Amino acid sequence: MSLWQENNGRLEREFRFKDFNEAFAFMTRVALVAEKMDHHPEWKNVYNKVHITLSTHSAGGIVTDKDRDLAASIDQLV
Ligand code: H2B
Repeated sequence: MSLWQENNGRLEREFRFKDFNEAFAFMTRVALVAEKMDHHPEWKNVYNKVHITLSTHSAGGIVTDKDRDLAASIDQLV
């Protein structure tokens, strides 16, 4: 079962960590992978929580395999 939810053309998942340091380290890992894949998250960080939203803007704001591939890669970084 995936923890990602698909709503309104977006894949979303909330990640929770021990503290800000852990959350930001995760964001750094995600940033490096996203840049390599040329597909980037929309995200919000509040202390130990990171909320990530993925959609493909170039396809008109729908969920494509690019989003599913990035989501799967992000799951490996937790
Ligand atoms: N990220 C996401 N999430 N969706 C896109 O459509 C997208 C992207 N397009 N990162 C890429 C970059 C595009 O803007 C560049 C020019 O390749």
